[in-house]
Amino acid sequence: GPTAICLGEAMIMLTGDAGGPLEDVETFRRSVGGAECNVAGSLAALGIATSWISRLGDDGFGRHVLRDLEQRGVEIGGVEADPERPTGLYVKHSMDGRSRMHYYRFGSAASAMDPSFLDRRPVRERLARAALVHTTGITAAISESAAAMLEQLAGEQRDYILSVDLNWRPALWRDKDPAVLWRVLRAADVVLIGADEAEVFAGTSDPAELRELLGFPSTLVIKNDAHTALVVEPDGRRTEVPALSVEVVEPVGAGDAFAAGFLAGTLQGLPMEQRLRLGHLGAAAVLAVSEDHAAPLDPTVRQALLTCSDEEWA
Ligand code: KDG
Repeated sequence: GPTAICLGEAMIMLTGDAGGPLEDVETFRRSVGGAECNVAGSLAALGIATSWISRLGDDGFGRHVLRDLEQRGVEIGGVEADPERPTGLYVKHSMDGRSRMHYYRFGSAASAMDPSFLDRRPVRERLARAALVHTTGITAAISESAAAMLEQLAGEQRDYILSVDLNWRPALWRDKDPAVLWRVLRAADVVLIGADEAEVFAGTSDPAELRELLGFPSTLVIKNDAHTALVVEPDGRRTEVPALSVEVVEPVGAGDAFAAGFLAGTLQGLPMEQRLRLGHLGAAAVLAVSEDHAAPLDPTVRQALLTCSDEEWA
């Protein structure tokens, strides 16, 4: 079957056990986060042969990330260990009913990715076999060298689908020019974008305006929060599917699960409506847990939800 690659940083995530100001939180639960790594895990859970390609510190946290991904069925032969730089961390806790994220990733092993990283043999071999390469705006934000790597990738001749999720993270773009991210988005085949972040990043969430600003990507997916998702194809054809309503425990990671569902459906050649449904199903599962990723849905249940009538769906 088709092979997918996810390119970007993974981090150890520490979730505070109690709400309130970070200075008062005493205990944290460890898990694995990072947008592209979340997508990799979800793609593998959906039966897509998936490699996660990145760099990690040669440290215990890095080894934990590798073990976690392997257990989730993600291929990790393209990961490079850095003897000097550490694995990045991020801390998540809730305050005033909202999730707060704090990054400890500046100077991380992954942030040292650069254009030459793509020319390493394990990476070239995987790119040559890939049907899909997925990355996000976070990778363009973590360092200038990582941004240059994405720009290099976006400009290369390719046989695969290049998918980019905007994943706009203002905290990572402070004092930086997002022009490079615009260029990468304009070169992508599939662009995934949240309506709210589109407003901030592009000043609009109007599908026609976004398409033009993004250079008419062959597939533009606009997610409107918990309500609906819309895809616009090259010929302008639109398909919209409402989201499932779920009790939200913690939202971070839902966008990644959505991306994975949509992209798995794309690789499996499902009709547009089912690709969006598969995205919504993944997002719903993550919204219901505090981690950035959730246990995969039973395949029988998934199939029933993909093929039920619109009335039964939502
Ligand atoms: O999409 C989820 C990510 O936001 C989370 O896993 C952490 O990669 C991360 C980031 O940079 O925000």
